[in-house]
Amino acid sequence: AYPHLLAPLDLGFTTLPNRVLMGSMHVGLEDKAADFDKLAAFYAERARGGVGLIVTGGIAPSLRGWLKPMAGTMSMPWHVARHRKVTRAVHAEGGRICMQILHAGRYGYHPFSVAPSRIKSPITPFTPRALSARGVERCIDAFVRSAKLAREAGYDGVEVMGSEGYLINQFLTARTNRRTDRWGGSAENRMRFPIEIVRCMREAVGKDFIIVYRLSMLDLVDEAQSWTDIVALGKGIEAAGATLINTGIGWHEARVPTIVTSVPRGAFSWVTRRMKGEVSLPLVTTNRINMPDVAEQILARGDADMVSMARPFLADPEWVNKARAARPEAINTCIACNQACLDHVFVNRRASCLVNPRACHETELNVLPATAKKRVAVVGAGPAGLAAATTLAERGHAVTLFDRAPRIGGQFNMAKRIPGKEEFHEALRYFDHRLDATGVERRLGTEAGADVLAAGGFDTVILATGVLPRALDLPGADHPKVLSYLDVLHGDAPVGHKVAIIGAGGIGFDVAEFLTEAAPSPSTDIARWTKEWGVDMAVATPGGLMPAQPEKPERQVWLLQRTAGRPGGRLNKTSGWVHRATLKNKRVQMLGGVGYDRIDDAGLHVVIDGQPRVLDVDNVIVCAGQEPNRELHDALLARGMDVRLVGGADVAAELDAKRAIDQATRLAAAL
Ligand code: MDE
Ligand code: FAD
Ligand code: SF4
Repeated sequence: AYPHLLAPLDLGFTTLPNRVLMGSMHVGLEDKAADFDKLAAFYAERARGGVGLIVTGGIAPSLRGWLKPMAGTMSMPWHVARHRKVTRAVHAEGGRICMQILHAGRYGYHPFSVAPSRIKSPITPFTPRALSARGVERCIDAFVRSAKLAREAGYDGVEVMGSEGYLINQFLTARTNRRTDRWGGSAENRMRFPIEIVRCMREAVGKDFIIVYRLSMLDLVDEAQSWTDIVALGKGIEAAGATLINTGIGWHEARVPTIVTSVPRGAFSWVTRRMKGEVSLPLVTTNRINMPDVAEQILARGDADMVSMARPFLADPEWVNKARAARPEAINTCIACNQACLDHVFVNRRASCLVNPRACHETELNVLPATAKKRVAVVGAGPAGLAAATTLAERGHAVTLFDRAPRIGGQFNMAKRIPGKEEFHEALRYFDHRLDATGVERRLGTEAGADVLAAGGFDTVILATGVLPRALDLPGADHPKVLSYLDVLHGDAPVGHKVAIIGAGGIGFDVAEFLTEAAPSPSTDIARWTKEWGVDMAVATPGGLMPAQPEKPERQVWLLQRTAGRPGGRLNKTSGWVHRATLKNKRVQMLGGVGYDRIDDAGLHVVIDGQPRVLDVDNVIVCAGQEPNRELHDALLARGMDVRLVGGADVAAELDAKRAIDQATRLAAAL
């Protein structure tokens, strides 16, 4: 299986066992020395899982290069010892690991940030200081010193972070580099900085040390590098002595999504493909590669020599071993939701994974065989019930899983129908496999009443019964044109051409996307998707942008919320802007501070900015929040049974499968 993916890669002085690179991820354990035991355990588990080459999260080469105050730094001899824990743990598992050197430049979230020129980024509050010519040279020295210290710490190499809009990228483009000295002005001068870094670094570290250079191949911002310049830089980096060239896609400030779940799988490997033949170093491609068949196709097509995956290794450390064993169905697939990884890191919380709460908690959350075997009933086969049932069964408990629905999945069966959320199918495929593998008894299509449960002789009942949609309290709420999101996403109720959605939370946004996007969604088709977001696959302009050409909306939609302010303000940090932009492209009217008056044959009567208005709509769809479904709770307690609530049945927080799975897994690990 997967002959290209599992083929070794000879780098001259060392051979990687396969074509899988674990891409750099800041997980929030790299900044304090006290966290390095946890960090070492995290990487060791991935090395044991068979990854060919691991790259760490970004480590700053100097204080000025910090991404945030007190960020992990490798600049002094006393920084080395903590990193030895990581390299020893990885080597003990037979793995290889490179330390990423990341200088944030103007993305530094602190007042000491520096950049080629004094230009603030649109996504950080601090204006950087412009580096002096001497400062540029000191910066190069800092990169080199950092690489030497990394070698001392036992790393197999380093990755020089040259993409995502960080300092090196800032040198490369006129957008951020207005210098007139030898580090700016012409394309050749702007490239001098990274080329000097790699050249001096190679001289300092010797021949037998991996230098990966992460090359920004598609900036996705204006005033960026042209393709010709990017190729010239690639050649310069090769000549300077790099070992591998990795691909970077988009600056953080780019307004084109690059890694969220609505980005098609493998959406950017064509960019790396363009570089093939221009340089002779092995090329690594990246972004939204999450399953072995996707990776294999990319390599077999010759788009690249290696694939980089990052989040898929949070979801499943055993990914490579499972691919090697030809068991892709056993892979816990990253659904690219960002909810527990990038969204956490952006607010200074430790990363984890929605589908694998153990990620980055390897020394803390362990699923061990149960000492006393119990009979456990789990009611509800949504994400919480599935996580609880499979974890309990894995520990050796006898588990019966009830759901009144004929299939597993709960609300994920609605989520998977939303355009751009196709990956939710994979979460259900994985749980389906786990139920069989762990031996959970399924009782689907079965209402679990209190009598059934009491008669079952269970030691414990876990109620994972989910939520009930909150009803609308408004004159006309029972009008035939009123539907709930359940009627639409679950019951396939016909929906007219003009629609008002009441409630602009995560489900309201999803329903709006469902009603305005054609099926199948552009997320399943790279050419349609790039057109929709204005990505030019010919890279004719610097940055690779062209005017976006959104497809015609399927319906005319108003998305309304009672709270004042911009709808969608509470969506997740790293994906909310994509949902807002998607609906804007679909010409959805998003309105905050709306007062609802009544619904009748004429439509929805509202008050907007103090003015009464009638929205002449065919349907009003209610997405007004949810309440926990605890109908069984009291009846079971009254019978003296041991009852536990998990997931939405405990706290109804709309789009929060992360909490549901985490809570259920922890409960099951402790029972
Ligand atoms: P927002 O609300 O989207 O934007 C704030 C305001 O700025 C405007 N804006 C812009 N105006 C003009 N031109 C632009 N290019 C531009 N970009 C933004 C916005 O319109 C808005 O103005 P308003 O509408 O309010 O008037 O910004 P935010 O503060 O919520 O943050 C946005 C994000 C940084 C979250 C963001 O945009 C991000 O989601 N971008 C994509 C990032 C991504 O997925 N990158 C690829 C992979 S991730 C990776 O490689 C490494 C990640 C490590 C982290 S953290 C490490 C930790 O310590 C990287 C941290 C980056 C720091 C900047
Ligand atoms: P549920 O998924 O609601 O499952 C409860 C199950 O219990 C149901 O299958 C029900 O049939 C069963 N049940 C109830 N009572 C009984 C009984 N008496 N007998 C037998 N069976 C019973 N979350 C995210 O984190 N990210 C997202 O992107 C996301 N997108 C979403 C999109 C949509 C359109 C929707 C509707 C939800 C989305 N969610 C998302 C929310 C997520 O699906 C829920 O947080 C999650 O499903 C809650 O899990 P749960 O197991 O607690 O409950
Ligand atoms: Fe992937 Fe979501 Fe897990 Fe992050 S939290 S690794 S995006 S599944």
